[in-house]
Amino acid sequence: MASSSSAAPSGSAAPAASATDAAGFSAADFFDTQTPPPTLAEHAAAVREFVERHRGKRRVVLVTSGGTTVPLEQNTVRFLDNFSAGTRGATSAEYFLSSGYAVIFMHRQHSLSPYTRHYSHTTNPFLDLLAEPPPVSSSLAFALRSRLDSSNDESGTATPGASMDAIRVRAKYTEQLLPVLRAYHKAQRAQTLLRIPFVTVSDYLFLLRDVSREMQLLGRDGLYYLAAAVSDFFVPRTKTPQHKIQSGKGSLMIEMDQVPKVLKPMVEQWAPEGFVVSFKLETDPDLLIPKAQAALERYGHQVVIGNDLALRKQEVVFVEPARAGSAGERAYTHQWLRLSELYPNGTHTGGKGKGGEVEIEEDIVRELSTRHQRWIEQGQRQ
Ligand code: PAZ
Repeated sequence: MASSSSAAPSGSAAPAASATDAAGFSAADFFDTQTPPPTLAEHAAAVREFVERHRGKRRVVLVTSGGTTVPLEQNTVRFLDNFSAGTRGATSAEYFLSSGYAVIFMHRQHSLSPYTRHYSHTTNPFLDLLAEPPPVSSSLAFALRSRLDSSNDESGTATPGASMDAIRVRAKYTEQLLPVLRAYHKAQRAQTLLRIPFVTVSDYLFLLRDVSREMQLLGRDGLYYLAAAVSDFFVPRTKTPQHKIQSGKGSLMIEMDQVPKVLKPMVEQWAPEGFVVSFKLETDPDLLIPKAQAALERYGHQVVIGNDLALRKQEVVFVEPARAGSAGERAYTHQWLRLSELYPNGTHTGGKGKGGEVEIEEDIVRELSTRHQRWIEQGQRQ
């Protein structure tokens, strides 16, 4: 999968490679040559308004979450994807909200979302929480429907106390549902959660650039928590066939270009004062710390959180540049967060996961919130 010379997926008309493709894409080349998502301006405007609303009142975090796709056709039938369900991002977003942050949740469309994540359609179906309603005759059903129609307000929400009484949460689930419902309504009332969806890696990069630029006004109060699983390779627009790739020509060869590394422009230009936290995923645990350090060295941001694919729900490692005072060559510190050490014998009782289990995101967010606060105070001293 080299970036030097690429061809369109076979079975399609292959346009000639452009000069930028041959040299590999810089971030600037990428944004000049790829197509932005049609909703970009609308989302940027929503972020602008959100930032205005919360600026000076609370800290704001951008959480990116879920996987990005790489379409193989412009009229996309087939695409490449990755494993991420958005658990890390959706769970962290909830803990950021409960810690007082306003959250811009930039997520893969239809991946897990804060609050609703507890009731995913496959593992904990929402309808299973509800008691079976009493049987109704068809005439009663008609009456019930009329009452519902007339008791709905403009937003389509049924007025409490009307026929909706007929729908009840099973007693054994209320204890679990209530705190989630309360937290959800609190965020709704305070308008502290803004959802921005993406699908492709290209959508993601355009949104990341424009959302970060809109957040620049927040200065050090802005936290950037980049937990999305972003594809490292993509098929540039000029090499993506318009129509469905036809079979019948034997095997399909796909050559992909490298996605530009955007952390550098993000740190230097889009969010120069922000507290930027990226994630590093590996499957070889020995690579975690060296790769995290290399990323800090290359991009100059504040924290890399390393996680091993198999153990990502049990442990993570925070890697950051050593604080001022360490002389000589660049040094880095690392600190592990391990549930087994944080809660020996399962001492944590208030876990919010399904079935009340502890979620490492609670500890990640607590730790980051402290580090972010230090970053803000450092800025005030300068
Ligand atoms: O979405 P999920 O909870 O299943 O996985 C989270 C994660 C492993 C994608 C995230 O913690 C992460 O490491 N994101 C960055 C991946 C990378 O580009 O290295």
